[in-house]
Amino acid sequence: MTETLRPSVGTAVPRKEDPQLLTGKGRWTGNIAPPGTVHVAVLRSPFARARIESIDVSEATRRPGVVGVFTGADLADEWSGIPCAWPVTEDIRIPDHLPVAVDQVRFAGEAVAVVAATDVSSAQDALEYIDVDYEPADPALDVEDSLAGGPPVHDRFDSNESYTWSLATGDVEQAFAAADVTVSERYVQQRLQPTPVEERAVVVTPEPTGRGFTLYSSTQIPHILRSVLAGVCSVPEQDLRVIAPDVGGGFGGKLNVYPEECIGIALARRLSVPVKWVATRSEDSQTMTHGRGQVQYVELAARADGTVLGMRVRILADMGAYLQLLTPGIPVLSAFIFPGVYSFGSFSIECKGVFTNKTPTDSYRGAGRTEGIYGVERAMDALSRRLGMDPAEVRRRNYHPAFDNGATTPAGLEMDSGNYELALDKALELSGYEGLRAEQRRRRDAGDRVQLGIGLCSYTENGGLSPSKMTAALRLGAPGWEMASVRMLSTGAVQVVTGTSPHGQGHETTWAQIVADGLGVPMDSVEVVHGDTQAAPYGLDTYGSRSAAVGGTAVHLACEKVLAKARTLAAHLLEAAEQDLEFSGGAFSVAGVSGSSVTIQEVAGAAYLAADLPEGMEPGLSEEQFFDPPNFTYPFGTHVCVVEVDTETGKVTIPDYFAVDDCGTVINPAIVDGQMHGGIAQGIGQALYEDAVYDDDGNLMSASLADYLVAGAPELPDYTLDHTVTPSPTNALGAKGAGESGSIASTPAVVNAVIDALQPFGVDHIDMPATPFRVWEAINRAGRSP
Ligand code: MCN
Repeated sequence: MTETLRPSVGTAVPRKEDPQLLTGKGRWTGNIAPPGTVHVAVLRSPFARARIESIDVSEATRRPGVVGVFTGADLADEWSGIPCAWPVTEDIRIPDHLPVAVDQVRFAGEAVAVVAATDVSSAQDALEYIDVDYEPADPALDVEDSLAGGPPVHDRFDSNESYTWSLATGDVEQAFAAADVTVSERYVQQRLQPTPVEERAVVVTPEPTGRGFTLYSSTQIPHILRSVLAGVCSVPEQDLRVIAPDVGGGFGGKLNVYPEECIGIALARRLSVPVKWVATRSEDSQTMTHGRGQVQYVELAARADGTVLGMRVRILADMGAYLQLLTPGIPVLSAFIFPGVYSFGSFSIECKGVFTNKTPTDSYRGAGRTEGIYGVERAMDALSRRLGMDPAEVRRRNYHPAFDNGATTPAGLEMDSGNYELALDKALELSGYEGLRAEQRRRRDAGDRVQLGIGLCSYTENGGLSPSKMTAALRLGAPGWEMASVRMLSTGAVQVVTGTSPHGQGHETTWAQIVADGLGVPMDSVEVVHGDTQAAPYGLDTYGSRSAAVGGTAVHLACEKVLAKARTLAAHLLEAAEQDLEFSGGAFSVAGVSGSSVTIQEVAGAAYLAADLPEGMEPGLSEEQFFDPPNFTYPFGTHVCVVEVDTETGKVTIPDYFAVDDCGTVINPAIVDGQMHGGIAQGIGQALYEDAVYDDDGNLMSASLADYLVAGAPELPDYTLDHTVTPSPTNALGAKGAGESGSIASTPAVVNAVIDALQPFGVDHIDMPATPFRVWEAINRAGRSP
């Protein structure tokens, strides 16, 4: 490392991406319109469960501007089914999932036919003229009823169970038999609609040569998308180029392969013209995979002194109508993280994936980990109430002791590093915990209408997805490495090609910081190229808070290779021995010899232009690096949420929110804080506002932003953030993930705070979202006067 780069990693450098985005110069898929583009509109099922008796497109075909109308049957030879990449058990039931339904629809919003027209309005207008004869039937909507014998979502299966996955360590029955106290809770993780600013959009252009396609998509996963689409649509992989231009957020909802991407390729192939589809907000709400959707039964066994002896969990997970890319794996992620930051002797968990006639579920920021941490952190609060012990104290008594190179969780995971008590102490101090409790007592004693609640959450998560050996062990059909290539051009400029695919996370900035440090060059001379499978033929994209720990490390290691070659060349240019060279401030110099130095830019120039390279050295200064980490990274921390609850109206406000997080070595503190802000906002959204609501017929009632309440600035507090730094031993940067921590920690912290505020009323449970009505109802149901 050089001195000049030290200031870069660890400093809050302004984001390189922002000038372009803030001045309206972003390149969005929705703005891409090659000449001759036809626009696609999709006819969607109004029923959650129905047989398609017939479809008549003749009138629609005659509408002005219409280029073609296609049913699922018309397009049947264009594709095979959209695959599920995570078959978590050997006997999992995976239904066929065609991009356009043929004879049966299984959720309201499923594609039934498509129109291609010269403009968007004509395409949408023609949808009205497609005549579909449906035979509707009762849908399976509630996950528990569906499992218990609800209407079959897929006729070919004899029940709505997709799989049962289980894990057990230690003797759980014995732990419960030996316990002084037990808690037994039921929590519901409501469904959430991902709400990125930019809706999904797809443009597919056939290559003028007649060979292959370029597909632009507002996706998180251009590389995975290319591989999967090549298979689904039978396009040779090398003939499909996928580009993710600027992407306005994804939050897990764009970590998938969607019917409209298949439709785009099919119609571009049929019509030999560019094809474009842009979702409306309601279409996105109905068809972008939903998050969460779990019913959790959580039991804890503990001694009277608060020591947890064991945990028993059962999860019913709502898969929706089909298994998308990762759907069955999300509850498995919950299962592994369920014991949280605690060390106890026995643990058992059973997850059942259950089909319902609803939008498929899949990843959503914090996927699986939010659900698991919510379960354990709510249960720890229930235990502290049971014991009459402060929730901070119950947590403290059960943490794993500090570790810097490995600790095994009750679920059998090997974690990298952690110091939970340090984070708790810092969070308690930051929040003025004792003072908050004193104010709480004062309000309780005075019988104030507005009561104060204090909610804690100590969390960890397996971020940095993932080592390939783990993905293989978990039956995930993708490895976990990442690649980067770092090229110094002859001018001394640096081009980084990364396999990660940022969609708001700021990799152009943080990767440039890593390069500035690694090569001793100015950040401005670094260009980061991403999101184009032509530029980076291999990559595994961005999700699971993996990019810094895996992709950033690949960039760092590639820089080391470049520097090693540059050193050899510099020694040659300076006619010195390599071991006598020092590298500092972006220049090589001979130790102890003043005036003999060469900058790395001059070395780069020589690498391409010099006639006399060292014997056997190839020209150029460009290196590629794959990095497959030995483990996940385990960020951790403690959040303290303060709520005020108006006990007459049930309205909850958050005057203060304190968070102490540890993501190992921080590359860019401003970006990490931004990630925390966004993540906490999403977690607060789940706790208090967001809910994908279906009516009894299976219609999504919250498909517009008038009905689906996303927290905005007025609902959110000023966050007080702090950090501890426990580097990860799994990668050379020491970095852990930061992208999901906020959404993992905040949801239980907020709900614990609301319940804490209502202790004078005897309220022990509120389902999410804790709306004013639900809070008011809980107070009245509990029926106790303060
Ligand atoms: N970072 C850092 N130091 C660390 C860790 C991270 O400076 N120790 C920086 C990284 O360099 C990167 C950012 O923080 O610029 C996030 O890094 P990381 O935690 O590796 O997460 P990813 O980049 O892999 O992003 C994925 C994560 C996920 S899973 C979701 S969902 C999510 C999120 O990031 N969706 C987002 N953050 C989002 N932010 C925006 N604006 N939009 C989304 O859709």
